[in-house]
Amino acid sequence: MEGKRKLEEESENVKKTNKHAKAEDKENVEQKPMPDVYVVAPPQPHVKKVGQLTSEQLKHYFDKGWLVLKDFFPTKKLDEARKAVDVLVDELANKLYKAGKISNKHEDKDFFNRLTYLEGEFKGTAVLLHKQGILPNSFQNLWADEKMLNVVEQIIGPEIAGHPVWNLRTKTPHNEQTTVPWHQDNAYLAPCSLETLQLTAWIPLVNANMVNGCMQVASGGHRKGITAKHTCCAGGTWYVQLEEQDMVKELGVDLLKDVTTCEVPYGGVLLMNNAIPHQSLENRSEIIRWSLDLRWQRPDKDNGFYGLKKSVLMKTSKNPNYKIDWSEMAGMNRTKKQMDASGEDNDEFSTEISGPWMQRWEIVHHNRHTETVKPDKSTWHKA
Ligand SMILES: O=C(O)CCC(=O)C(=O)O
Ligand SMILES: [Fe+2]
Repeated sequence: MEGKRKLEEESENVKKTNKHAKAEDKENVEQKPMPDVYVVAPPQPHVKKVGQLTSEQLKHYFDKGWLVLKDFFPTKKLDEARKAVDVLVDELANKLYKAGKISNKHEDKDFFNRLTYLEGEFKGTAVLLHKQGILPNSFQNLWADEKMLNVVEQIIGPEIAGHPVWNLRTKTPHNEQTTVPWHQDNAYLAPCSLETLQLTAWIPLVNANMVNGCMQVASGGHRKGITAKHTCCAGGTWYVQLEEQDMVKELGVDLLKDVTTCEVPYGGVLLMNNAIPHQSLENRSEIIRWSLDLRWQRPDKDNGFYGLKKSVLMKTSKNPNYKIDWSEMAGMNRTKKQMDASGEDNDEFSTEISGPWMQRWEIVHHNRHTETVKPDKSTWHKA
């Protein structure tokens, strides 16, 4: 009896392991090129909805892989996001002060410079704020903005989910930790993300320009529908990096003609896809270049985030009165999940970041961030 039960248990375990291994294989298998995903627009509505793109703008997005829309959001709406950032900074300052990490909370400073002063007191404060996963209402309001979702619908179709990777970029002046080198967003995800168009809205909370570190894109670098070789990790950061020579060789980018600097005024938005190479310039100004990046994709496709977090349904043609359930996105601390999965130090003041992308690419350069990754790949799929 005992023996039989053991056998049954064992066979159950083998079945489970096989199932798990198959799911993992599918997720990690390199994909064949998928150009159509990135260059073909879905069928368009006959009557345009509020805020929707002209056919020229849509063509630009699919041909070039990016599009800047100036004056898209009313500044009132962005001002709400700024206020939420002020609250997040204030909360972090209080936490650091209570823990004895800083001796001055710099309450007299403002949105444009308080975090810089805090960074001066405790190196890595900007990273701590980047790591936290709180999604204030005003960020949700931008993510689910009616005009924005109308544009998203034109690009990915009427079934829309929010992708779990979103960021508040805390780009303080002259900070290597917040200067993101050339990459394709797919490089941060599992190879299966290549199958699905993911639309990013990069929304600056200041006038973003060349001096304070706006984005650059390599126009047309998405057209082959592949993810070029990336390496890990750039300088003293957790970022993967796409070398310029590989951008030329693998993606057919002409560095002189295709590299485009995308200045975006307050109120504007830069739209990208998950295969377009992009980087952010160094912030050589004296103010913080705050921005948000939010993403959408079809809900029925794998989001490529290694099973760590689900996508959240935001709009469906099946129910015009659909209400978004934000609990998955807003309630859970995504960094904690990522840290648990990577075996990273869970200390609330640790300024290291690691993630599954460190397992996908060769680590050619070790630093304090890569040191926190455990070599055991099996841990990634626990969450
Ligand atoms: O804001 C930045 O500096 C980098 C943004 C980025 O890489 C993205 O939005 O995908
Ligand atoms: Fe990116």
